Amino acid sequence: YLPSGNQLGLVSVGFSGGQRKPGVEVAPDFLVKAGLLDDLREALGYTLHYDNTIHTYAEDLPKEDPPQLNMRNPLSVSAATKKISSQVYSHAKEGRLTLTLGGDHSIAIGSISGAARAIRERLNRSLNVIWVDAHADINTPETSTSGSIHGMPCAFLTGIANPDPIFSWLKDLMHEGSAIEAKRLVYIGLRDVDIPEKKILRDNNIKAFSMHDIDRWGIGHCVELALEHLAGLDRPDIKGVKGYIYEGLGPTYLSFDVDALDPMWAPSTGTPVRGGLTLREGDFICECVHATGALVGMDLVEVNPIAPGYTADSPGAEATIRAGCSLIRCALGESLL
Ligand code: 6HN
Ligand code: MN
Ligand code: MN
Ligand code: MN
Repeated sequence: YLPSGNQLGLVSVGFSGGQRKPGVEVAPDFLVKAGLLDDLREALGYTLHYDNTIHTYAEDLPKEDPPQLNMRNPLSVSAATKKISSQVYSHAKEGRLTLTLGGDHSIAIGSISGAARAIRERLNRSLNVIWVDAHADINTPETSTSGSIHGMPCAFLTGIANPDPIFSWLKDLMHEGSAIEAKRLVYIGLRDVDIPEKKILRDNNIKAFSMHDIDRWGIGHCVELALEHLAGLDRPDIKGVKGYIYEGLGPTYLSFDVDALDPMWAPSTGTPVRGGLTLREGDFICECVHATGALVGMDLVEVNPIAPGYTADSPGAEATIRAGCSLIRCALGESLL
């Protein structure tokens, strides 16, 4: 789905307004300092399209931003995600793979809407989304108990939550057919899903592989089932034929929340939950998605080098930053022999 596989559009987002803990805004700086860009260019051979800017969107963020409709910082999240959406869109419409470094997970409202619009315009295809996370991030403003918008992006992207009036721009942008269809959203790694979110997942028949499923069936089988589900949507005619994942899978976006990993590997994040993926399982998911050849964009979010209990040079923060870099390299092809 990418005319030239080695063109990479990078958007760095130093935004933390989708949640309450300071520090997630400095993650892109630390990921870059850890050598990520050199790895992408030199080891993986990408031509990087990057403005060398860690965007805070400061000039667009309102000074006064009181909670509205049970959402915290609604105007800031709206302004930031709107900009991110157009930045990702401009890369993706050129046929570049896009990488968005967060920042908290609210930024995926921007990155995924931008990618979905470009894919619709370039290929007239619907975008698949693989959401790797401890959390489902599908609260609506009504169901959220925290008011933090990083717990809501999937509800806005699928249209399960009404984007009016605060995200009205999203409604305009994700016109007919370019919102993420609920059947094209697949979760891997869930283990802390709020009760109303469980109802939303059931009512909308959304495919999800929880940690329980992974323990029971193994990561290999779960990833295969996830990819088979998505591939079957576009190629029911070849469903079940050996290798059909690789023939059938439509353009696919990977949104990776580092808290999907167990705190043993990624402790320095805002909402850690025990019982998660090993780093190797996380890397494996990324490798499998890379191997399909259908990856068009990725987010890496929620690394917080100064999460409570950590400083940027503490072993836990360094491990989390390293884990983030590893996941990105695996999704972008590092493990190919
Ligand atoms: N994340 N379900 C909780 C909430 O506040 O809505 C946690 C969300 C976590 C979001 O990790 O991106
Ligand atoms: Mn999470
Ligand atoms: Mn919870
Ligand atoms: Mn998340």
